[in-house]
Amino acid sequence: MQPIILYQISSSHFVDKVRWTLEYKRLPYTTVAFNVLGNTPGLERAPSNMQKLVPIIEDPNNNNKFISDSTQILIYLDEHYSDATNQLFPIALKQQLINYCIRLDSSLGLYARRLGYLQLLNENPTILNVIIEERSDDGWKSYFKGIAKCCIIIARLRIHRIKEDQIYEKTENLLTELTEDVRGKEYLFSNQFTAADLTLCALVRLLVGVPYFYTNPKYQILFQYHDRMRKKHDPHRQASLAERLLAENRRKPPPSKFKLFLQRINIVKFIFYYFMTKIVNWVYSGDNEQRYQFEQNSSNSRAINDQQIVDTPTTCLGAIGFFIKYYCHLLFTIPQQIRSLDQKITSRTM
Ligand SMILES: N[C@@H](CCC(=O)N[C@@H](CS)C(=O)NCC(=O)O)C(=O)O
Repeated sequence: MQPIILYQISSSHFVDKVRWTLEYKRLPYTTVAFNVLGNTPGLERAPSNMQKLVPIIEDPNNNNKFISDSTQILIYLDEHYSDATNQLFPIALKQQLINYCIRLDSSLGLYARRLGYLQLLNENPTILNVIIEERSDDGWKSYFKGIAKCCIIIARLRIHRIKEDQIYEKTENLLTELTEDVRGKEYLFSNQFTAADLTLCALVRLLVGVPYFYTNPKYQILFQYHDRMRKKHDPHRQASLAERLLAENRRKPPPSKFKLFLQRINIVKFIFYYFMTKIVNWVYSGDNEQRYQFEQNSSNSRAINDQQIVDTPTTCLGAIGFFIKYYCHLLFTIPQQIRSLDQKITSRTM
């Protein structure tokens, strides 16, 4: 059998679903890094009407067939490469499992992605370039490219509007429901590992990096179930580049108490940030409209996606305006979004 080609951004949790499936089924595969801002070698062979979002697979064993959308890929792999020991969509449950996976892709997958990016942008925006390009840091160039990508990601995924879009509340409600789904059970459906378990664990993984959810005692059963599934059914998984870089960043010693004290009494900085946050909110308050890039489908056979249309600036002035706007959001709105999560943690512990 020839290796299946997986087009990927290695830190994507939708890609992780497919990587896990390929490994669970012990299928040979190779990976190609997806180029977000340009052409990806190999994808010129793909049908022009195919959605160019990863994961995408190309199967050289089946006339180089291309498939996109993680759940559709899982269905394809299960239909073509299953034996009695590794079926992910058992016939009797197939439609129920497909619906469950697509619902998770359209909700948990999207919420966790926005919250994961918010956490990353707040902790260390400069590692974003390394994560997306999958190359190690090359100094200032990487720093500026990282900042440019932060601006594009903020715009495409509305990271600066997480609070306004009530993503915390939607995630909390969903996690409460999912915790009930797994409570007291080994697996979600019929005492066997299925695509639903794999999808839930792959998508909830990003929230392990978001302390507000991961440390919340209400969801411990869900995160313990995640750990159990990984240990049993994905024992060789290696931490993604994003996870490794974030962990490294968190290992850095925290600022000394004296430095923290100085930061707190730095009234000039406080006033500057306070007023700039207000000004940025006021100046850019008009972009509350949501404009989806991908058709919101009603057929229920494909997941919904929440990427926004970003009007690419056509003039130099337009480009400068775009980057100033989202750089301001990075500096002033993102910390404000994280502060509202911190306040929720504080009110939880009181
Ligand atoms: N519902 C799709 C989601 C695919 C998706 O949004 N992929 C993102 C990575 S997480 C992507 O390709 N982003 C690249 C871009 O926005 O250009 C699936 O399940 O595969």
